[in-house]
Amino acid sequence: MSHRLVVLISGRGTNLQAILEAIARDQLTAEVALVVSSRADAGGLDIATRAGIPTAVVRRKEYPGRAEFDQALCKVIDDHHPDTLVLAGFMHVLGPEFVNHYPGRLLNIHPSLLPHYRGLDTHARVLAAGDSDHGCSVHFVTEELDGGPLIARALVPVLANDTEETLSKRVQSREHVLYPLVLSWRASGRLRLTEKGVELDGRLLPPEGFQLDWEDHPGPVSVAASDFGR
Ligand code: NHR
Ligand code: GAR
Repeated sequence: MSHRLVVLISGRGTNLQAILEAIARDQLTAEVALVVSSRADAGGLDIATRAGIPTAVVRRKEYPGRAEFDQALCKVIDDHHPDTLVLAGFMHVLGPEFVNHYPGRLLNIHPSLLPHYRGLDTHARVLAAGDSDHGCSVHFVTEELDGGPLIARALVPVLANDTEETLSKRVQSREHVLYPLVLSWRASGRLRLTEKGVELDGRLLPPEGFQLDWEDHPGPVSVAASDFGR
């Protein structure tokens, strides 16, 4: 039985697209069972539809509180029996009702080198601070916003003439490599959250997670198939 992913989005869905491309290239042995969007106009919905994947829209505004929103999401999702839930540009904070329903099965990609720059507008804040390194992080989602155990980070340099646009593009090109890589570990049963922390192949990862360096995979190229799960 193939590993079932449910992907939650609010926007363009380029990470969803990268996941689907990794599946098509046999770098990721999994299937996207459902795409859930919090916005009816999210570009990612078209990507899903074109790929023949079922979609659902659950709008935050239609529910009086976060608990009701969380419950509505769970209801839509659970019919599709996910093994792993994938937040990919999902823009709403999830409460305990949702997070605790999927212990050790809920992942997020965040556009910063966590634990630095939790929350929104990360690229602007990195530029304002004058940092020389930036990147993205994949982590298990807990109740603590952007604070769950780290699985992997990809580093990118900040260049002298960077704008929010050029910097976010560089970070996103890494997201499209890092997320499929992490999901391939998940789908092949290599990645687990235990009481001790995040384990890959039964070995505890360091608190900052696995590190993908810019030099190893510069530019918008995909990781070699050999770097993915067996
Ligand atoms: N939920 C929990 N419990 N824990 C996490 O780590 C989560 C989460 C939900 C989403 C993604 C996250 C990111 O990668 C994420 C991680 C939205 C906000 C936010 O403040 C913050 C972080 C993330 C996603 N959203 C506003 C809110 O009030 C709404 C902003 C808007 O609609 O534009 O929900 O960055
Ligand atoms: C990605 O850069 C992701 O890291 C970020 O939004 C973008 C989504 O792009 N996530 C957040 O900011 C979560 N608050 P996509 O819709 O094209 O995958």
